[in-house]
Amino acid sequence: MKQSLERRYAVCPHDCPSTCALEVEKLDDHHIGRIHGSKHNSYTAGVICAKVARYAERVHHPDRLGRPLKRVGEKGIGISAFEPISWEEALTTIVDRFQSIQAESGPESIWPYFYAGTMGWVQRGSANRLRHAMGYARQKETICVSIANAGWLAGVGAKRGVDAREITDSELIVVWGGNPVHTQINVMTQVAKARKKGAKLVVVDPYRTATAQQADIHLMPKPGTDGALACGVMNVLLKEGFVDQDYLDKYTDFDAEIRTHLMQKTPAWAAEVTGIDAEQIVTFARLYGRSQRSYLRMGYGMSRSRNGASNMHAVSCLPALTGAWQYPGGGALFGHSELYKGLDTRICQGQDQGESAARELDMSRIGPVLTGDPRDLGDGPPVKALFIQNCNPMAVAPESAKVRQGFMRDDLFTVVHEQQMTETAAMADIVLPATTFLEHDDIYTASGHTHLQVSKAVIKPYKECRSNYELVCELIHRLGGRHSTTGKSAFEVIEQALDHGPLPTAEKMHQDQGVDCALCFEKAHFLDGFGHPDERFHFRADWLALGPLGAVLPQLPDHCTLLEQADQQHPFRLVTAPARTFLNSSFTETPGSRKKEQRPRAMIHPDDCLELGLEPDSIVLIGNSRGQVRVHVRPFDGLQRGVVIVEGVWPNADFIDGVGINVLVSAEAAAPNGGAVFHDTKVWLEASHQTEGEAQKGSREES
Ligand SMILES: Nc1nc2c(c(=O)[nH]1)N[C@H]1C(S)=C(S)[C@@H](COP(=O)(O)OP(=O)(O)OC[C@H]3O[C@@H](n4cnc5c(=O)[nH]c(N)nc54)[C@H](O)[C@@H]3O)O[C@H]1N2
Ligand SMILES: Nc1nc2c(c(=O)[nH]1)N[C@H]1C(S)=C(S)[C@@H](COP(=O)(O)OP(=O)(O)OC[C@H]3O[C@@H](n4cnc5c(=O)[nH]c(N)nc54)[C@H](O)[C@@H]3O)O[C@H]1N2
Ligand code: SF4
Ligand SMILES: [Mo]
Repeated sequence: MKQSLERRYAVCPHDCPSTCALEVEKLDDHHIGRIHGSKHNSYTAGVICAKVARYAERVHHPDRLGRPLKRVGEKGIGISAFEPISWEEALTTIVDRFQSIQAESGPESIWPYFYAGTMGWVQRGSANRLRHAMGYARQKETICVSIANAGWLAGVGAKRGVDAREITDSELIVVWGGNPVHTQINVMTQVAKARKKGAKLVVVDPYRTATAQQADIHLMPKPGTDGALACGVMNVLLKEGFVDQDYLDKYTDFDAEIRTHLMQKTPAWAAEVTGIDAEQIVTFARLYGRSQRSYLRMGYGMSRSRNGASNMHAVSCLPALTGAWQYPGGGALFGHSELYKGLDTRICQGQDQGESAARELDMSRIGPVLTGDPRDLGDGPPVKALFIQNCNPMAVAPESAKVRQGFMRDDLFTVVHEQQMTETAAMADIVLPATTFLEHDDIYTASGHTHLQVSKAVIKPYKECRSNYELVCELIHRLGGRHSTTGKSAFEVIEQALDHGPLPTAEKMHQDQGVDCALCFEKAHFLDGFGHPDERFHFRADWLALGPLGAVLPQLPDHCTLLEQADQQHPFRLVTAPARTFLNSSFTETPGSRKKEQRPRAMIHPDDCLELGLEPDSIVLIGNSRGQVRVHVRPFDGLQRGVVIVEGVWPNADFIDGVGINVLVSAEAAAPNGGAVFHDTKVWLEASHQTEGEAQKGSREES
């Protein structure tokens, strides 16, 4: 029988700035075919990444979870340690345990833990809904954006920027600290259009990424030195007369003291700190200075260090110095989350009837938290129960040896609601099967573009899967809690969250494939003022206003030395960058992505390889005080000596010793307001003896 190819509109839920408008081939009530990018959305413009195009591999994965499970064997083994149970038994067990733990240790010993496995506000907000209804421990959301947010807000004062569609009007596009070919392909669509009209592309990244390969100029700083590079560029702009003094006077806090400070930050100084030739810094500065319409697309990469906020802020000063903000195609973008004022996200997260007042625990420090670090727990009780949705902390969180140790605790009761038997699910006492975005409704804001979109279920839930929202409503009901949307469907919650705003109804938004919330030119370019009370861009950062750890950061743009610097014992610096066909740890289970990525590899400069006796495909031991990891070697000349890159948050089991990359990463909270420092790690390298079995590990798929 020929399958009909009905196409349904939906929205990609993954944690990616592109938040693509999708067209899903619906084969029948239970199956999808390929997924395409919607041509209707002017940012998606018909283009999506390969991993989501073949989403059928994920939603119809043979190992997809379909029934509630209870663990009867050891933690960490996987599906063989579990046996199926009914939803009734699962819910009763959870309610009994949560109630007895609350009675013994108080509500703040129960920690709902989540992140952005789905970006939809209603489903993603469910763990918060449970927390606020029951007064459970709060979660400080630091694993991704907190450092970068602070760095951007320090200067601009508002979490929005120039519409990425304006890139097509730019003369110069600078992709700084991001790898959009991997992480948000739609930026490259805009860049390609601009380049057809003669625009130049500059990429600033410690290694020659797939994006850098396409660039006219690739600046390759040592990780964590972007502040110095930005200052070196500003020095040239000032010395060679590329600054717009009228703009500075009218729109910024620039003054003689800042000028004097930057006049000391010469390209020679910046070259010393960054490892980039002074001449290349000058060439880039002149190109930037000559281009009125320069568009700065800032990624997270430069922020994932102890000095990351300071780096972000220093870089964000560039368009203020030249006045690029005034021109079409000029200015900068980091993220647009502030655009969607008509959506009441508090309703989606159950905050509208009051919030939990319990202690707040830092999600990036889940390892120290679960192992009882007094810096996190103070005088409070240990965490006795975890309720996890949309997140895989066993793979993605720093100091993973401690994360594992914590999850192994016998006195910890863990519930994981998942689509797959992830490493985190394998540590749970109860695993519950979750719907995918193709099986539930939700509303999505975007950080890389300006559309608000409503997605509806395309197919029926797989087996006994329930959505986050349904599960949490049922739990709150059984636990005797209250929330404002009791008895409502997810779609009704979306309607309610849009109710008081100027936006179209949820139904209309769905039918129209979203609504464009872009601001007018004047506002988008901050010509009516920046986000601070004085309406100016701030070269002088008020870090203490942005977080309790702010005092350690320099007020003016600079190279902040708060890094885990390489030293004699640890001569290398490690960057754990995103892989193209994984999304954090998601898609590490799909055959298409696994085939493309092959196996974890360390990219190391050929001269370093020579010195250490590392051959291509030999094994290197990478270590520091936190742990050791063994991976295969890929000699690569697209990075500085002393830098190592390992792409992808692979499952621990894919590494030679079953210990993954995050064992090396510190859980230290970055200034000013916490945040994980994924690209700020000192390590040593050593050639490792390789056995025949190890040589074959991972190469099965390559052959
Ligand atoms: N395919 C794919 N797409 C993804 C993801 C994924 O894992 N895979 N993850 C998603 C998520 S959650 C996020 S937050 C975004 C992140 O996407 P991006 O904004 O692109 O940020 P990062 O993942 O931090 O890393 C991007 C680049 O920053 C570089 N970098 C590291 N340190 C420095 C530095 O000190 N200075 C500079 N200039 N660059 C540095 C890295 O080498 C890397 O190439 O992508 C999302 N999209
Ligand atoms: N070494 C290193 N580590 C990193 C990073 C890095 O660059 N390097 N990046 C960090 C960043 S930026 C981030 S944002 C974090 C992200 O880390 P996570 O938030 O853990 O992201 P994923 O690994 O994609 O895992 C999301 C999980 O949510 C599940 N999920 C998806 N949709 C739903 C749903 O509707 N309901 C339920 N119940 N589950 C769902 C998926 O199956 C998946 O297992 O990782 C961080 N970890
Ligand atoms: S590019 Fe990002 S938003 Fe678009 S389909 Fe891929 S993962 Fe989803
Ligand atoms: Mo992220």
